[in-house]
Amino acid sequence: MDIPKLYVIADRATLNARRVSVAAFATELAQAGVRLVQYRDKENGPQEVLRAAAEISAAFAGREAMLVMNDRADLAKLAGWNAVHVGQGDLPVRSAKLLVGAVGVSTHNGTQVLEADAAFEACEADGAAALAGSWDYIATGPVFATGTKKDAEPVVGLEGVRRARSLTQKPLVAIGGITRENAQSVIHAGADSVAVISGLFVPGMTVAAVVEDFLQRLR
Ligand code: TZP
Ligand code: MG
Repeated sequence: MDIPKLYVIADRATLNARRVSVAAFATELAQAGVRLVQYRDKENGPQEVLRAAAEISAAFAGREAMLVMNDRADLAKLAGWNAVHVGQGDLPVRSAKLLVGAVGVSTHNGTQVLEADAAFEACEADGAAALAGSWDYIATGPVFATGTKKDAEPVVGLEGVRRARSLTQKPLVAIGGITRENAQSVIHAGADSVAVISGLFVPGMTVAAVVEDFLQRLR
């Protein structure tokens, strides 16, 4: 199965700032048909992360969805989730894969894309891939300017997405400043999926309505 074109990140700081609970957000996503969700929490310790993860699991119970823990393979495993998203300073692909199965890797330039691609290839070559879910992916960005990640790397633009696409055949997720208006251009540049945090919050619209519009435009 292909990676879903819409990848929603439940970013705890964003939810807190908007006074939206994790449970309510996850329930809305599940009902709106989102099938790929990451929990990203740069504020809380492991106890609260696992508590929030349990709420997300409950919201998606019985649905076919990939739940991705940001940064922490150990917490992904303990939450019973099938994927972890690692940054350049987190566990290497192979180690993360041995713990969790499906792995996504953040990249910010062509060299990092090639390194991530090679790491996945090496896992496939020696059988570690047997542990994998089908949705290993390489993420690249920020595509556009973002206010959500304070220490974001320089913007890579649609050109960065095209370049990443030319360097790997792995599912490619693009992130950073993606909205309903620019999402299709990112897919046209070669991304398989768009990851969205703040773009889910549009004044005067419910999250479910925004999701529906994203899915419509990405169809
Ligand atoms: N990594 C690169 S940009 C970014 C992350 C986590 C933030 C994306 O947030 P938004 O609100 O969709 O621009
Ligand atoms: Mg990280």
